[in-house]
Amino acid sequence: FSSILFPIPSIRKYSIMSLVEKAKKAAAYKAVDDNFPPNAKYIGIGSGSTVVYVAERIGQLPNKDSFICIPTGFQSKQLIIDNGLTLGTIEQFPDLDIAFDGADEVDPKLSLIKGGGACLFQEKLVAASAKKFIVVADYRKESNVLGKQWTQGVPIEIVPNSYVKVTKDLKQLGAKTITLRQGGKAKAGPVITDNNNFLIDADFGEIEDPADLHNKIKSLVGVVETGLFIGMASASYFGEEAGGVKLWT
Ligand code: ABF
Repeated sequence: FSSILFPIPSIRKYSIMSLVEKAKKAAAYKAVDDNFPPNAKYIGIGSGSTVVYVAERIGQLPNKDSFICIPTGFQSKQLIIDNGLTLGTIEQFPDLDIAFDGADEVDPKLSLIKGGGACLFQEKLVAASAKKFIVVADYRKESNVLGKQWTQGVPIEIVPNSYVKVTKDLKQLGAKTITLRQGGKAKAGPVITDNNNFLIDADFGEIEDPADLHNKIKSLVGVVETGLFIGMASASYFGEEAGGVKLWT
């Protein structure tokens, strides 16, 4: 679609980005408009670039001062503050009315791969604390099987000194490649999560049974949490390339 509209590669690249941003915004706005509970008090706000538009939309609500927003990490905290929303912690408010977050990939049963941004543990804690968990994404995240569109592997948070053991166990589980998530700059060393843990990305190819894989990984000694979110999302909103929003429930 974008190559027809924008035949020149450099313009196409820019235009695809603006198409993706438009798609993210459309999904996020519709997700908030469709789902925000009228008497909401406690709201989970996720991480990533799509949820930016969720916070923006919530910040436009007339009664925005009447609720408290719970972050899933540093970037999410800044989103809440930047949109003039009241910040709270998951320790103070462990029962949320609704949570919104992005995803790296969504399958038709609403199983998710999350954690591309290294915040998967708190994202899963917030999602598990919400009565309703809504995913917002652009069209690139729709997939008929996890591991098909998102080829960077399943993010897994591990206790640092279990790295060698968990790597060996993941290989026995069938992981094709296992990468310790490194910091942004070259030789910056491993990424340290908000919980002072390491992150591994383990590529299992296409994941026909994400629940089974999650359970097998989660049972390994040293694994804190996986980026496989199973049976947690009640809906996923996708902004489409040609405009409009697709809803999976
Ligand atoms: C968070 O943000 C992560 O779980 C996921 O990796 C990422 C998605 O980011 P974006 O919305 O920018 O695609 O939800």
